[in-house]
Amino acid sequence: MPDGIADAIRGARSILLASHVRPDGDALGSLLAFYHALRLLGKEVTAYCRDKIPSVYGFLPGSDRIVHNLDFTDAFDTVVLLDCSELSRVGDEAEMLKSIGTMIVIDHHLSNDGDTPLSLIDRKASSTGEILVRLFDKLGITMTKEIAVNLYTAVVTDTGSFRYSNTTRDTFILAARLVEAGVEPWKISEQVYESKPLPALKLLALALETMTLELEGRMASIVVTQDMLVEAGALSEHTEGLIDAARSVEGVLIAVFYYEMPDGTYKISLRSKGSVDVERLAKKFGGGGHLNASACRARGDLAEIRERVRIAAVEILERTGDIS
Ligand SMILES: [Mn+2]
Repeated sequence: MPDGIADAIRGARSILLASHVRPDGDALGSLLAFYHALRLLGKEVTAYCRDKIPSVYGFLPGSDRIVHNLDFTDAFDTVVLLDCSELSRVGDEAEMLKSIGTMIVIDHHLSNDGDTPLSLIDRKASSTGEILVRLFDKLGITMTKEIAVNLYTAVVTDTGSFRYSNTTRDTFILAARLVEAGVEPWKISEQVYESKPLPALKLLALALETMTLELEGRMASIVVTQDMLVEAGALSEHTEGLIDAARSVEGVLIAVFYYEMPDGTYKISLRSKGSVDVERLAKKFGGGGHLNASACRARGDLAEIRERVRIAAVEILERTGDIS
């Protein structure tokens, strides 16, 4: 770890923490763990996320302290970007953050170029939360239950409950440490996975109806439109995790989720198994992410977009010899 980062944190007076739009468990868990840690160090700290917190993450200690608007940045001497592969992931305020004196980047996305001088990037880490702990240890921060619950949520969501290939020995050692600090794994699982509102499940039912298999059963795709959200009475946040249904089909190596945004463009989420690299696929569409989980956007006719994805997927599967 570059010494400069711990030093910059020690020397900072007023710190802005920012994570990405459409926040997930790692974005919020990292943001809030760091928020509590910096308060322990006696820093002035503001936690920012442009979008509202999905209700499923409302249990995270400190989630009510997150602000969604920034009308000024003068007050901050330091900004820390968490779980953002690039500055623009922060949302509309990204440009404004450039005016803050010191910028620190902590992330685990493959596509993060690590260009910022004070960058702590580990592309092999399960989550941004897992990287953050190393910094906390360097800063001598006590692992309180508030911090531990947030970090555990970051790790458990980004590893798909310790199932994905980013789950390592280090991940389990950290999990054990977090349990020691007071985390009750079942309680977090219940909050994150077993407290779904009914409309989210109705949306899943509609989404499953759209599932198609292509490329000799190696690619499964599902679609959710704005009309389907209305029919299910669901919110945009209820689309999270739908792609896992496509990924869970036997023999499927690539799962694709097409989500029609309110403006008519499509957000394309990608998941894969083993060494099949959907980060490479997302990049062809100007997106990014991780080997097994990435995302991109596209505009235009859905059938044409799907054909472009299919062609790109063939290329990806050829690289690993998974298609003839
Ligand atoms: Mn993450």
